[in-house]
Amino acid sequence: MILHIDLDAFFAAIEQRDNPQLRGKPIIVGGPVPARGVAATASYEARRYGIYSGMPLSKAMRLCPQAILVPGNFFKYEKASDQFVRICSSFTPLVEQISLDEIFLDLEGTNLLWPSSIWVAREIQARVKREIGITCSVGIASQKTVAKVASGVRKPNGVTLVPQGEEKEFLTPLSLDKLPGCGPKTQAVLRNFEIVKIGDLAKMHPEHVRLLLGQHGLYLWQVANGQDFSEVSPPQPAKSTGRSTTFPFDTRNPEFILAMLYYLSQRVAKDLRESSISGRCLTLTARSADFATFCMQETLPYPINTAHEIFQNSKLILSKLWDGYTSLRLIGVSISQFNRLNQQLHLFKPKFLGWEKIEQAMDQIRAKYGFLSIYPASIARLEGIYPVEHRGLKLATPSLSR
Ligand code: DCP
Ligand code: CA
Repeated sequence: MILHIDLDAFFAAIEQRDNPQLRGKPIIVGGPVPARGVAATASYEARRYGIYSGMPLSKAMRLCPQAILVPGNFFKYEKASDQFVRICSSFTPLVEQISLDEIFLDLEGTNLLWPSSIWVAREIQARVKREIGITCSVGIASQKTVAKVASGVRKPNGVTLVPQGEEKEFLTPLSLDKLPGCGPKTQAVLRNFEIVKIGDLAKMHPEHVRLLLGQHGLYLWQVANGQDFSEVSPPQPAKSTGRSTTFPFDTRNPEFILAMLYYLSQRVAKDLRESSISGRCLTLTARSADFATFCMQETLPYPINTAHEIFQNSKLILSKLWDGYTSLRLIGVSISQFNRLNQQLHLFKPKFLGWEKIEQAMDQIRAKYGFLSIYPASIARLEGIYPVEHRGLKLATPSLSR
């Protein structure tokens, strides 16, 4: 069975959790950009007045003048979301997070571990309540879409199970806006043909659906017929780690370019060590002022994860890739072909004067005092060019970042 778990009135629930005066009252959480003036979400007390996510605040306040408007705090929501993922992941590794507050779980292979899917649902609800302090609703079905629709049926704090074989019956009477992927535009097209329920769509001839809505329509038709074969897919681990930057000006100054390459190598190495990995394949990318991109890969005899090694090897590759005259606008370095650390000792790995130890010590200093609290002297020249932040240099100038 597949579970779809959805936190109830997420942002509003967190605000009510942290401020007892807001509990039981209609509250509206402002969007991430208050100036845009829409509601991010509203408590269930406020929804009774017809307020929903994305509604202009002016309209929401007209509908419910006594509503309390609270600013959002994204940092808190991210923390709660991380806790939510951790709770769900303790029941199976087959976890797919689809938004900050929505998760699919596939319970395949866990029937000897847990008494039933309903038990898992109740257990997750209890832990979310205990550990995060808010409620969630769960849908259980043999198909993802059906589970997602089911989680919305008994909100808040509900559990809805759709038995295998009853998927189509469950969907048939529901209106099309309940079908994930069937947005207002699609609904408007179908309404012209008096197709308003999921069951109406299921009954159409697939060729007719395809002519009206294309390939996506055909997918919706299949789902409406209780045939969603998509799988819960946990995120795949990254296959490479890299950093690149566009310079604030085109340049062929070798000291500047090498300083930047060393800086980027520092960032990449830190990321690698944080994930306890090293890698054998180094890719260097350079883009010239006229937007031609050059890329060169080199497989090293042993995996590396120190900035020193990344930089020394990139410098060699750069000397093959770049003539020294062409102005560059971008440089980047990345490492792939990962090894987990301590897996294997490398017979041919030269000792780089203990660089691993030096950089591990730098990691500790940086964790405490900021990335630029310690760095190789050759990087110092970059400080006059880029603004300095706690996390490091602020690389992209606003006009260049998209
Ligand atoms: N959100 C947002 N802007 C939107 C929609 C949502 O900022 N247009 C944010 C606020 C929500 C969170 O995402 O709290 C989750 O969105 P949901 O659609 O799941 O809505 P809720 O969790 O608020 O309510 P429900 O209980 O219906 O799931
Ligand atoms: Ca939600």
